[in-house]
Amino acid sequence: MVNVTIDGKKIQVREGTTIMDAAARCGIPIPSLCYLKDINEIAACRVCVVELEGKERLITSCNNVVAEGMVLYTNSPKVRRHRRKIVELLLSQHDCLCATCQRSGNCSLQKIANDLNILEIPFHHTLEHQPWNKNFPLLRKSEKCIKCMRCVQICEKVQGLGIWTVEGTGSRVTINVSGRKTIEEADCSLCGQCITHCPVGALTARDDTEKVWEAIEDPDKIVVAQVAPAVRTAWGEELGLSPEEATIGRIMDALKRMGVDYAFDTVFSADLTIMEEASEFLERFTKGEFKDRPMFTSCCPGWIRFVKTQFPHMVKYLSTAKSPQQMFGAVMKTYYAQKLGVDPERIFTVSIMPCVAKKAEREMELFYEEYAGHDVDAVLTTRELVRMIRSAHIRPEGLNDIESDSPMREGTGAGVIFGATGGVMEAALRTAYFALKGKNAPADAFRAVRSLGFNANNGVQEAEFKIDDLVLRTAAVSGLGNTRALLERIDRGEVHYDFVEVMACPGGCVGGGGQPIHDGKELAFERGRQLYYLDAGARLRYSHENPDVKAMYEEFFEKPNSHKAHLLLHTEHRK
Ligand code: HC1
Ligand code: SF4
Repeated sequence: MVNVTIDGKKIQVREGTTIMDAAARCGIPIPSLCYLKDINEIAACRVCVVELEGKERLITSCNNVVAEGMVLYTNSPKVRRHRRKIVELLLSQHDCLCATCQRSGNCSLQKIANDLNILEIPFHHTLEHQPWNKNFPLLRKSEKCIKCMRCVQICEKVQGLGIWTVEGTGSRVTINVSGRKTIEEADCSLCGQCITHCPVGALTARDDTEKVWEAIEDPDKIVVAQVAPAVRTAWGEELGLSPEEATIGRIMDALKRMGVDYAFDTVFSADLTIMEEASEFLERFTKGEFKDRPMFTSCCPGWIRFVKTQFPHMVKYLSTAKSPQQMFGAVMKTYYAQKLGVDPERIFTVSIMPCVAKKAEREMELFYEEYAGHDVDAVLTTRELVRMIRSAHIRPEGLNDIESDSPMREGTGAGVIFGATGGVMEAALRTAYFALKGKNAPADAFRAVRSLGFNANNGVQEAEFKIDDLVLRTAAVSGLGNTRALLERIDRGEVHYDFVEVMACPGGCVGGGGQPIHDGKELAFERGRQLYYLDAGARLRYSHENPDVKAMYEEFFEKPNSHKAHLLLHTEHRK
């Protein structure tokens, strides 16, 4: 142990503890803009400086460890003057257009500038301008970038892609797409992790809310919305609602109040996906179609983009099932359009997703009879949903819990857990077991696929299940760096699975790139627990017991993997 004094408080901490962590132990927060535990500990911003008694120079607290007898001051006049100058210099290279910034009110630079009472910037303003395609789902405003390196590090270290790089030297240091590529040319998965880890508004997702407001305003359009499983875990965070208050029913009410004509829960089509994917899996598995190669889930577009560029030879092992988002869009424009007795062209489908990659996934075309268009017309992130609620001046606490519309109302606990890593696999196994045995296993029989935490087992949760003489080997992985390592092991023949679930974002969609941002906090697993809690209390917990899904098969698709189901609910993934 080491004895140190911080702002007059004596404390004993373990050797190797950083000054920042030691201060936090005695309840003294040290501000920082670039620090991310275990990911970015490089003191790039220098905001976290502290004074060490007896030393002339200030030292950074995030990457210096305590030593015996240190006497430290985290907020001395010298520290304050220095910190203020650093922030003023950062502001001189930042556009400071807070009123029109997506991150206003949730920006670490804005907060620290306010905390330090900076009311003027004494330095000459110099802004960097890099051109950017504003139609791309991921936007970068170089005028706001503070070169903290978080995007570079998260993409490299956690997602294993290295889309971003540092260019230039001295005052011309900048962040850019690596390999001198444009972002469209780069192999970006669109997971959006760089967005949720950016402390300012330099990285954002394209805003599509105006497109949705226009559709709502258009009297010829029938606006039909769906809300993804993971959105219910997080939308209330920015609106001051507790997890108990932030229900899916209140989102339904908010959508209706904004003028959406019909609103549904994507959990319904998650159940539909399971019907298709589980029967596809059983067919492949019992036929032994791909010896020694698993079937991979296909509902995460971040993963699909990743496998296509990084492991193109694996693309053929993807399930052909479309994601729940796309399936719902397809049935809204066919089955539901028929129910309403309207032309599918009049239906405008919008999905609320925790995801940025879904904005690109929607570009997938829908082919059916003479109608060809898109399953989904607009994708909004959870953050955009919150912005719409705010701009409609809806008081969140005044929202009521209302049911989604029918006849695609029901959703099971199996569909709810799609939003957490391992959830798709668990849901599929519940239904595959029923298909094999003609009876249900206990709903929690496959809980071994649930992750024990992002760093547990390198993010890979393996499990093996014996059903009569069949042995089913499964793995669920989240985070693309973990995925790369797993695919390499599969390629080398070191591990063998029959079924693998991949989610690009750490922890699954609950940790998606479109979710509310809490600087420096990772909330994916906490939100995931909420989904498992909802599943445990659900009236129905098996996708094959969803009465509305069953009715849809009877009336429309006939059975899973039928010809019609193939036309509308499946797709061919090409390299
Ligand atoms: Fe997901 Fe999915 S779970 S991919 O994370 O399969 O985005 O929530 O909607 O489509 O259901 C996202 C979440 C979501 C789909 C479902
Ligand atoms: Fe989108 Fe979910 Fe995949 Fe992340 S894990 S890219 S949020 S679908």
